[in-house]
Amino acid sequence: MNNMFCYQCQETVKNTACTMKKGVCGKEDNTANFQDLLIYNLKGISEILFKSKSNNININIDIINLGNLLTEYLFTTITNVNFDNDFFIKKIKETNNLKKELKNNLLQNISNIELSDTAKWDSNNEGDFLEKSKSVGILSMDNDDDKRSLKSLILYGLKGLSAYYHHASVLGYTDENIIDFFTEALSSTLDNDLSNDDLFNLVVKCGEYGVKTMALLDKANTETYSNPEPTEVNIGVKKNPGILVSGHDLKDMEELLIQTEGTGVDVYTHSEMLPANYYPGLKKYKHLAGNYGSSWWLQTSDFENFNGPILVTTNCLVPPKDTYKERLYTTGTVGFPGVKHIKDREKGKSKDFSGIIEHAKKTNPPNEIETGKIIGGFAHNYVLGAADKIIDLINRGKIKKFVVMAGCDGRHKSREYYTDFAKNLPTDTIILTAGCAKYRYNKLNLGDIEGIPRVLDAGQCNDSYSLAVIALKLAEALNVDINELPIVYNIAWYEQKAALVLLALLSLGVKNIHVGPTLPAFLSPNVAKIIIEKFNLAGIDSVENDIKALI
Ligand code: SF4
Ligand code: SF3
Repeated sequence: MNNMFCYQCQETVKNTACTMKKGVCGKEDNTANFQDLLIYNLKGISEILFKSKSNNININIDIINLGNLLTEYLFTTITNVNFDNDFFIKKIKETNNLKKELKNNLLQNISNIELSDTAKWDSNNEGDFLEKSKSVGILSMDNDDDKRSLKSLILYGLKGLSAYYHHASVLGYTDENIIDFFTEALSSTLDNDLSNDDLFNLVVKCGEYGVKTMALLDKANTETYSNPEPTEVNIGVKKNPGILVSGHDLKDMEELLIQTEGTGVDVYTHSEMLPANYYPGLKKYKHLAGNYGSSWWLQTSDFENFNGPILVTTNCLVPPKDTYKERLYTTGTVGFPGVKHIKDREKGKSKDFSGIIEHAKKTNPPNEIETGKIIGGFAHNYVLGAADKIIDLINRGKIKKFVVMAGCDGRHKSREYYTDFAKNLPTDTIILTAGCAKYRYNKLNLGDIEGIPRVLDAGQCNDSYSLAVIALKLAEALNVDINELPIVYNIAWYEQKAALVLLALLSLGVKNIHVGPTLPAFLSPNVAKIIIEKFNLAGIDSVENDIKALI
């Protein structure tokens, strides 16, 4: 009997599943099970919403607010976001009440409507939760391996979508069509009558909505903070005490920058927060002192060395060491037992960061772990502005290929492949990157081609959208199909946002993508075969063979 069953990320045990007391990420069995029960409730709510909408029944709740809640709660179940059982128990109760209210409303209108057990279960007896949770996990989704695999792919794609939608909604950007798809797709994972083809079509649709959601977030980010611009980011340290900010939430970053201004406390970015340095609306703060350290899995040593408090706004959080746990703060969707949590903002107000700022004032400046600069900020607006120059360099044979190396980093030794791959690429190639995968090669000094750096960093993982826009516009300018461009794809994945990015690229018709370091454990052999055949998807081989094949 398994203690838990989770196979949603790339580091899952033996590329099969985490089933013991604790996952590789540090998530405990009970936490994994409570997460399953919360997802069960989100599916039930989605089914009721979908049926209410199909039958034209007014739900008496604002759908945008409800969509914000559903996506936020699904986001908390992504790898390395929330490890706090009390948090999940609270959310299970809350969603039970919500489900009951929506169900009663539906039944009042159509008393004989058929509802699944998932939609009907709403016991708020906390003592039942653990037992119930063990019967509603991934393995219960379907007895058929291929259908379970396709349903997993839909669920994980939706997890990625929910994260990006949440970031957009925090900045006030929402879209009812995306929420409609979200509820339809989530409730479809309950439907045992759907064929493999139906489920496969939903996977593709999930990619299409992934593009729409990333476009919404791109609009939210660029309209709020202006278009990213090429920026040299300091990776050394300054003399003031500092606060280190990790995760993806730019709104948290902005509010912290405003509240630290003039206090003598500097603010540094870590891992996926690095692109905050590229936005005019954020880099204008002089005390945004640069980027400290590297990608998420190196946080234990980076956080230890930093000396000041650390704010984690989203994934990836690693179970903290005692050496810095007292300096660690979580906020938003993130949580860890015993770690201070900064409350959400009240409507129309900012979050209150005064506690962490006072804490910072009493700490030493960060230890210097490296010096120098890295450069980034090459999102679609800048790259397309330089399109004439780029097309000229392609025509003159100076640039032979662009290599998209977006996605996630991770701790497996096999990921050294990506550093070696970047180092061994011919000098007439340019790497287009986004996400924390970049830390495998963004400090290598790979030079430039007539002033264009050989590593162009567009931003966070969601800014893979930028790379897709660049490809689509170049195809238009050169009047060729997207697959005839001199662009190849070698993507690294770890968690579920990267799964959505991959589905998004597939939905745009991009073929021949290489994915590594391993193919997802949740793809059954048959489903993997279909995707490989349909999209010419491939895994990775040796650096030498892959460079030969791609370049
Ligand atoms: Fe295992 Fe990954 Fe799930 Fe963590 S998120 S329990 S490492 S599969
Ligand atoms: Fe990284 Fe966690 Fe995925 Fe946003 S921070 S890309 S792994």
